[in-house]
Amino acid sequence: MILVTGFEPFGGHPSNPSEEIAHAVDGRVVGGLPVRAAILPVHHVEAGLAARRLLHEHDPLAVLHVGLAAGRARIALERVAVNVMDYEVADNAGYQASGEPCVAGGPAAYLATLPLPVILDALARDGIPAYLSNTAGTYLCNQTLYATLHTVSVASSRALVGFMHLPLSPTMVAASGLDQPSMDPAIGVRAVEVALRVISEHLSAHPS
Ligand code: PCA
Repeated sequence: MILVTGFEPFGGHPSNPSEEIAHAVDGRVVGGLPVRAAILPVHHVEAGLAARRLLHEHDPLAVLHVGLAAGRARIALERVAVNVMDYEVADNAGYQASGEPCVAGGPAAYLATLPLPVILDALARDGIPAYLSNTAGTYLCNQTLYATLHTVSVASSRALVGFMHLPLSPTMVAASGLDQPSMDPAIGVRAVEVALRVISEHLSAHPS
């Protein structure tokens, strides 16, 4: 199966488009592979634990984490997770990490293992604005990508792992009155569908 995760709202945002996008693909079957969605907490301990539990429970062939990145104008395919927690805003438990490692003694960084350039090409062909990003930040999204790649590495899991960051939704920008880029979550759903198709094709071309 392929696991898709979104996040709950955080940082004063009333919603998180990644949540509705993950729910939208829950239960689909792509290239013969069932897709399951889960929503992760924005919590310095629970997010990583939840990701680890999901990996052990489902033993997925691939994991696509999805999250919100306010201020970004395009979909960001995250190439790297760094071993740093340095939060600009507190998490949903009120905890604000400052320069801590995600995993004490862990590698400085992990690279995502999904076929990101192929996904990027497919998104461009579909008219969906996206780019390869070299930083997922130092908040829960980076931390979750790090935690999943770390778990896969230490547990010798076969899962390919990656992260897709999405802009704010138009509704969120309209409500905030801020001058920020936005993207309709329906485009995010299409982007995840494209990514899932590419992932399933990649998996059947490179069986584990
Ligand atoms: N975005 C945050 C955490 C949860 C989410 O959706 C981030 O970019 O780290």
